[in-house]
Amino acid sequence: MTFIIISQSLFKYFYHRQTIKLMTTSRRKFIKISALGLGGLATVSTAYKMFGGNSLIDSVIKENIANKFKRTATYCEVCFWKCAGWAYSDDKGNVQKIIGNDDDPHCNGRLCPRGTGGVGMYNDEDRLKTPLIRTTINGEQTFREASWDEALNLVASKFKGIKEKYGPEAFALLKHGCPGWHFEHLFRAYGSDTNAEPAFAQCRGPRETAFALTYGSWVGSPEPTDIRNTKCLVLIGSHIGENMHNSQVQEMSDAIDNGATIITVDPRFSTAASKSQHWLAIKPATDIALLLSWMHVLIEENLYDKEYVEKYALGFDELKAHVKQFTPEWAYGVTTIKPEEIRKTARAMAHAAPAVIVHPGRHVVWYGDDTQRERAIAILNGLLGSWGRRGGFYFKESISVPNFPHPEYPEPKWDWRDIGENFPLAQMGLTNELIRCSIPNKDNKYPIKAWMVAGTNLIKSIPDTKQLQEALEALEFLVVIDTMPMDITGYADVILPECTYLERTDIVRSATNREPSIAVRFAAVPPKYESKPGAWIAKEIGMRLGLEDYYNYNDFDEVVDWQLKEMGTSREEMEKIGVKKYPRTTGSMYLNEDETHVFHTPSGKIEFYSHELAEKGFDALPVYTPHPEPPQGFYRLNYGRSPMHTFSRTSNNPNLTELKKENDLWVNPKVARILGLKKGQYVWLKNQDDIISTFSIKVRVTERVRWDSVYMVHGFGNDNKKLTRSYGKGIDDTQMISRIFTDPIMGGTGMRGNYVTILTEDPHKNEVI
Ligand SMILES: Nc1nc2c(c(=O)[nH]1)N[C@H]1C(S)=C(S)[C@@H](COP(=O)(O)OP(=O)(O)OC[C@H]3O[C@@H](n4cnc5c(=O)[nH]c(N)nc54)[C@H](O)[C@@H]3O)O[C@H]1N2
Ligand SMILES: Nc1nc2c(c(=O)[nH]1)N[C@H]1C(S)=C(S)[C@@H](COP(=O)(O)OP(=O)(O)OC[C@H]3O[C@@H](n4cnc5c(=O)[nH]c(N)nc54)[C@H](O)[C@@H]3O)O[C@H]1N2
Ligand code: SF4
Ligand SMILES: [Mo]
Repeated sequence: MTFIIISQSLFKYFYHRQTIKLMTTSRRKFIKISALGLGGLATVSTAYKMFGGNSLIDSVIKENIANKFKRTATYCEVCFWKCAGWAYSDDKGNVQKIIGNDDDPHCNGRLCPRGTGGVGMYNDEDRLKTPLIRTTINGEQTFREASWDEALNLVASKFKGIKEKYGPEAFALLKHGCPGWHFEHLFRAYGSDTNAEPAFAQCRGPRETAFALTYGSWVGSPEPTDIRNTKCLVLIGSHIGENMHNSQVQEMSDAIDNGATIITVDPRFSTAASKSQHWLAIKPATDIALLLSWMHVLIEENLYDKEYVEKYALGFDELKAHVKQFTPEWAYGVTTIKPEEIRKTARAMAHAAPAVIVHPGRHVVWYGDDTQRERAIAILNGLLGSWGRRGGFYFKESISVPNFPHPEYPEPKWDWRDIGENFPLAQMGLTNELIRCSIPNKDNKYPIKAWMVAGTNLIKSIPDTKQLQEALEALEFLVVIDTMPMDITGYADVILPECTYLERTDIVRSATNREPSIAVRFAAVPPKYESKPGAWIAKEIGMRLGLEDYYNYNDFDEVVDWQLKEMGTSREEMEKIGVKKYPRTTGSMYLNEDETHVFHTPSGKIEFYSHELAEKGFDALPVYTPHPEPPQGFYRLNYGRSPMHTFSRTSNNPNLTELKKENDLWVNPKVARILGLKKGQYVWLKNQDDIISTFSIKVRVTERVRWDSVYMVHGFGNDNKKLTRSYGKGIDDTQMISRIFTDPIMGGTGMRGNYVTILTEDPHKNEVI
């Protein structure tokens, strides 16, 4: 096989300060790809209505730019809401603007600030530009540039080697977002179904398990919350407005305008709390007590939906007996929320019912009893009769996209289900269990030897960095597919640069919603540098592994064309419309009260009392258990989202760093006084396990955070100088989350039980690098 060497230039590397001790004896050293200068601009404030302008301005822009530029249908990859839009590019092949597609139910024609800033992903000059291969020169590990052919041949030879030596199951895929789809197909064809993504055990897992147990249905994404028709929205933590999931924020904004009652339960005065009639400033980790007490009030005061409960629910009597003891007076002692406030809010919900939503939340891995908290939320909705009701939860529907014909996948000897066997109700692969199985141990039945990481920055997404690093050190091979030189790339043997979503034709988006729809993503511009689409990379590896039968096409455009045709449309039509809606086929969005509805649970009913949980040795009804509290001098580390950023993936984005370049540490004025902290001062953090933050963070003194907690947004504190705008900006919350509370039911990693002290002196000042 001939190959062209594009360039042989070497990159300087640095060691990760936190990992220096761990890594000195290891085979795989963390390599920082390069060092350059710093940059960054001022911040702007946050607000509710930050979407791509109002519709009048939008239509003017659309008309003006439509005449000048080429318009390509796409959907956003800046977060996983996947809003459909139009990319406008000029004749030089530059993307000038991205605008929402009016027909898309995910965005209603308006992108959030991050989606508008998606152009920055494409324009970021710090992007990965060529394949890179780890090499050792004069005893030092570094990366060298390689041709695609060389890099792909190397990756393919590792796939073959692992299969021969250990079986294909020992090669695992860690993924998130669209690239995951292409590589999952490759792995399944190769014989491995060993995979996981942080969107389950670090995100939505507990709610999916809890709602499946109660209603026989996942909540899924987008959440089937009928917010635009609701009369009362109850947010348990979920900070919509900072969490910028597009149509959900728009609907909440409309609900506020329509006079809906908003009840926000959050220890922090969130943006949502500022829009609420009732802000319940709960003591952290006590939500289950509040939820049980609300149920107590609804039942004791006869405010629950009797007809609905009688018709659809199972286990009401057990529930009634269970919550009898959980009076508001009892809950006050636990949650610090006054009994009158608990009664008043319970009555407000009942008054609005069934047009009421107790929102299931999304990032719900908090304290380890999260499935039970989510069960309490699910049951509370059941008492209010909101599931399947207008203004509550609608019955979602999607349309399936046919798979391009290929042979059956081979049957692996073991897969992600076996790896998660200690957690009987895990519904997807568990990243943390997969990581554990990658650390050599004679009792490990499922030894994993190699990883492909595609579209997930594990170093920032997975808590308990120590276990992750042990696994990374032990791996025989690691290939990372990313668009940016993010933290995880520093551990790779081979780095493959994927082009951004604007530069590739990708899978057809089909998501659950009020009505089924599909959206397409066509390449708006050719890939910059040497980057390539994930679909192309996967196929190239597949072909080198002799998996031609699974890649019976020339390029992915052919697959999409075939799928569109099968779905009664065409490329020509989709280029014009971007989004196509299909009629519902499963009946009404809401319960038909004249018919009996059968839920997909074992009993066919809404299961307040869960026999399945009881059989597996768990509490059949949710129970409140007290959680540890911060010791003297420590503050609970609370974290959330910046409206301008998505995790770490946007932290170097040129457009978005202009809006917000670093995170800050919210500190209560009382704490600031005690510690003598001033607004704008930079501080470091040390957690309960003596882990010290690599970087410092700017203090924001505010009443909006409790005196026993500090708060920051996730995704900052990048430790790679190659990320020129984000290097060293702010603190990475994950670095401080060394202790996790694992949910015994589904394996989620509770992350909110970590405590920090605030250091005002630079703890690194005497360190020699
Ligand atoms: N802008 C932006 N939006 C995003 C994302 C992003 O990266 N950027 N990511 C998306 C993704 S994948 C997800 S999963 C969602 C996550 O967004 P959400 O599901 O909204 O996340 P939460 O963790 O529920 O919300 C954080 C809030 O929980 C509060 N909180 C902390 N401890 C407690 C407690 O003990 N009890 C209660 N009641 N509240 C508490 C915090 O103060 C904070 O306000 O956001 C999505 N939207
Ligand atoms: N400490 C802490 N940990 C958390 C959370 C938290 O709030 N705090 N949130 C949790 C939640 S809710 C979630 S959903 C997860 C999210 O976890 P991740 O999905 O790992 O989130 P990101 O940090 O955005 O990492 C995405 C990676 O994909 C890369 N990428 C972006 N676009 C593309 C592309 O088109 N192709 C390829 N190949 N790569 C691409 C980015 O450069 C980045 O390296 O994190 C979880 N972990
Ligand atoms: S919510 Fe914003 S970032 Fe997420 S897909 Fe939509 S426009 Fe993109
Ligand atoms: Mo998430």
